[in-house]
Amino acid sequence: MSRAWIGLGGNLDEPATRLRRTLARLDQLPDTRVIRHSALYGSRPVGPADQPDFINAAAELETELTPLTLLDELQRLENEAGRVRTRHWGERTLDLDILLFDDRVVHETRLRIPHPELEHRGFVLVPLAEIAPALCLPDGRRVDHLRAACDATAVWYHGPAEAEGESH
Ligand code: ROI
Repeated sequence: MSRAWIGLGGNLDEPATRLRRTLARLDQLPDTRVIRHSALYGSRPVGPADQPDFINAAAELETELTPLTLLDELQRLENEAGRVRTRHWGERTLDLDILLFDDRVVHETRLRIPHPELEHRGFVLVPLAEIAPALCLPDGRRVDHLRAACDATAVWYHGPAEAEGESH
């Protein structure tokens, strides 16, 4: 049994609703359950500024899948969300990134763990630090320390991940 930390993001077609739905879908993946997830955060786009603000979140999974089979499942969910990806660093319906997987280091063509941009990105570190402040990267650095050192000025609390009257 492994622990995986996932980053969720999107800025097209009602991203808050989509991220809420995606958290429920993650819990239905084979041999996988969601242990905890963050609130939803709004964030200014990293990349071209002439695109909508993003919604971001993070989730902790317990899974029997390997990193690559988990990646396959996440890409299936992205495709089911009718993933649209227009330009480099542009708008998209749904992004699901494996941020950390136990304390493993993976360097495959398709997959790098820890996620190479993790340590720089407020929109990843703010939700991740909400659910796993004491989590350490394989090199020993703590998530809450990285969060304190990053520029999180363009990230704000959007709301709970559970819609009114809904529970996951
Ligand atoms: N910017 C923000 N704020 N949030 C994201 O999830 C995000 N994802 C991306 C790029 C386009 C780099 N910018 C982002 O892939």
